Amino acid sequence: MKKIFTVLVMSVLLMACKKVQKGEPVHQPVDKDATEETVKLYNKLFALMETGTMVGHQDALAYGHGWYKENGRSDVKGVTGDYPAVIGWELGHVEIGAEYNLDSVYFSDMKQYIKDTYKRGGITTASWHGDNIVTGNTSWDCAQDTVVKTILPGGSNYDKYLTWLDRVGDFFLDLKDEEGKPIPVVFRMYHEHTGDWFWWGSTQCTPDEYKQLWMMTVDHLRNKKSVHNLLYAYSPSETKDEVEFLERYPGDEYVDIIGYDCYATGSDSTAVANYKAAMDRNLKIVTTYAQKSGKLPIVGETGMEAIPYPTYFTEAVYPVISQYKIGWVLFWRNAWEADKPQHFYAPFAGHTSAPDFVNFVEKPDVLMNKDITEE
Ligand code: BMA
Repeated sequence: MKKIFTVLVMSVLLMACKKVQKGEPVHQPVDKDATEETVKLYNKLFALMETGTMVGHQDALAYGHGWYKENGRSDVKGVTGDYPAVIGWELGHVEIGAEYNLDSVYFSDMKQYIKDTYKRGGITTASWHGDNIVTGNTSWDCAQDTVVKTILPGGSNYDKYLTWLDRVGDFFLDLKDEEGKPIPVVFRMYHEHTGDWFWWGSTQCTPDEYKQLWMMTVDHLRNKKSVHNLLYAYSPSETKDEVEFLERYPGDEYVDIIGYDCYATGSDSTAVANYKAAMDRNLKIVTTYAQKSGKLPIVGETGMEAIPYPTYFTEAVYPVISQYKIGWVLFWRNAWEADKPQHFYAPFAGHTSAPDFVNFVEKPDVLMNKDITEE
C-alpha cells in the first residue's frame, strides 16, 4: 500500500514537472495509434520505476521446477506468497500456426494466463524465438547467413514471412480483457541480436538488415494488422558500450523500451563479481540512453542457472540494480522438463536460495504483483 501511495505521488509530481495538460500522457508510445490502455501502461511503467524495480519471471504461471499446468501455481508464489509483477511469455512457433510453443505451453492457455495477469494488475511481456524460415529449423539455426536478407522486401521469403507476422499479430489481437478491450503487452522481439546464436544475430545479418527487419515487423503489425496494444522492447545481449548497444538500434521512432540480457556464468564468487560488473556496465549504458531518448530501461532477461550461489539475489542482483532506476528485471524460466532439472532461474520452495529470494523481494524498492496493484 505504501508503495502504491508513493507511485501515485510520483506520478502527480512527474506530470507537474513536465507541465502537461490535464489528461495528456507524458510518455507516448511509438505507435501513435496505441490504445488508451497501452498508453496508460507505458506511463504506469515510468511511474512505477520511480518507486522500485519490478520482479519478473518467464513462464511463471504455466509450469515450474517439476510441475506443469497447475491452476494458480507459480514457483515464485510458492516461495514468496505473491506472483511476480511482470510475467514473460514465449511465442516461438505461433508463427507456424502451432497449438503450443517450443516449450510446450499451449497458446490458448497462454492467452488465459495473460488475461489473468492483467486482471490481477500484473504486466505481460513476450519474447519470440521464431523458427528459421529458410531451413524450417529453430531460431538457433545459424548454418547459413542470409535468412534476414530473404525476409526483407524483395527477398524470396518476404511474402511467407508476412504470413508468419500475421499469426504473431493475431495472437496479440486475441488478447482481450473482460470488456473486450485489447490487453497491452510488451513485445521484446529479435532479442540478444548482438550475440551470434540466432538467425537474426550479429553474424547473420548486417546492422542495416537487422534494423530493416525490426522496422518491417513494427510497420506490418501496426499498419497492416492494426495491432495497437504493443510496446516494443529492444534487448541485445550485454554490450561493452553505447556504440555497440546502438549499432543495430532501429531508432527512437521504433522502440519504447530498452534493455539487455545478461546471465551469470559459473557458480562461485568470481562468477558473481563478473556478473555484477557486466550488469553495472549494461545498466549504465541503458539508463544513460534511456535518459537521453525518453525510453524506459529494463533488464530483459537475467539469472544464474540453477542458482548455485545461495545469496545470488541479495548479493549479486540487488546491490547493482538498486543503484539504477529501471522498470523490471526478468528472471528466465524454471523448466518443467524432466531432462532439464538444472534449468531454472528463480527459486522454488525448498531450494537453498529461497530465503535469500524472500529477502530480496522484501526490499522496499523491489516490487511484486501486490506492490503494483490497488488491492
Ligand atoms: C532458452 C532455454 C530453452 C527454451 C528457450 C525458449 O533460453 O530456456 O530451453 O526453449 O529459451 O523459451
